[in-house]
Amino acid sequence: MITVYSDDHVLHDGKAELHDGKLVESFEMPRRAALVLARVREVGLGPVVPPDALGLDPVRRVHADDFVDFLGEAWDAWVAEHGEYDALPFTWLAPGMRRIRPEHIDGQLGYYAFDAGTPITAGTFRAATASAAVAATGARLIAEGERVAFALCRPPGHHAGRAFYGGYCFFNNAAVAAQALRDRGAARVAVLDIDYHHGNGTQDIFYDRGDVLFVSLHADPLHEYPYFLGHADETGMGAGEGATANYPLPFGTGFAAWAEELDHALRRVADFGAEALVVSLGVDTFKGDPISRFTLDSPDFVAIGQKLAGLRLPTLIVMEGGYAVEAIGLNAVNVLQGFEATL
Ligand code: Q9C
Ligand code: ZN
Repeated sequence: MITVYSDDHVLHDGKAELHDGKLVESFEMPRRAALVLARVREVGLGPVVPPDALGLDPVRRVHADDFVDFLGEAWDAWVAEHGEYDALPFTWLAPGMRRIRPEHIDGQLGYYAFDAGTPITAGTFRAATASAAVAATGARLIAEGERVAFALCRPPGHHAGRAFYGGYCFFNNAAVAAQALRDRGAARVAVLDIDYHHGNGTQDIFYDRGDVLFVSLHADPLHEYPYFLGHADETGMGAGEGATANYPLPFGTGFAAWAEELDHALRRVADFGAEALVVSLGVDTFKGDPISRFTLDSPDFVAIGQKLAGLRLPTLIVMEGGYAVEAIGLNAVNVLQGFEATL
């Protein structure tokens, strides 16, 4: 299996996020991708290749221009106002307020962000652009005939919507890949999101489209971040009616119950008639994850890879979350090895 990877992810290195009322060290850190890459090499998974030089073209296919431009300018505007410390918003729109884009950077951060856990740093824009290029390059490999590929994306992407960022995500790598597959000729593409958190950004991007199916297994938003999307009655709208499916699950969900829901989700993907599959792979479903409350164990991830391969679709696996850093390489690459063993 080919892995697409860029060193540019290290340019995004947030210091802190708001957690339990305190500013704590960011859970999403460069070491995550480094350890996944080390494990890819350790098991001899296959070649590791750099992304194509794509710039912002694949990003602009799924994100609003003003949002992309904002992320490109935010750090300089922030430094001019406040100095060289990570940019975080402190106020947001509530219902009844007006969605008029502020001119001050502090207002703009609240206009485009939906949480206080996603710092913008000096290299965030370059890292996020490279991460999207990693996904788009993975999509190219699949379109050109690879049966499966791994996009080792960092920062992650599934919380980023058409015109918002948050949840450690800036550009939506899985959405970029799904759109790239559409643009390269796949009539129908499915995105299966198995990160612990609901992929609210991916759902936002494809909610009114019938050509991209979005299916997600995640902790119930009544109890877990991102709280305001991911309920079972969200099924799409307009041309996208019936092309979104959410499987919210309770705290404490273990592999047996989780895998049963995965089987439902896989059936949805099969019934949709997708020509290609993008998997948003978060391994924050792991029992040792510091911010999550499912109880999957490391060998379970091998079984997940086997189940994914059972769809017999050209598949791009895109890295999302996973914060038990010491186990992230083992858990993520277990999925890839499970998949490959089933080919
Ligand atoms: N107090 C991904 O897994 N913060 N993002 C959690 C911590 C947000 C996770 C709250 C978690 C976002 C890609
Ligand atoms: Zn997650």
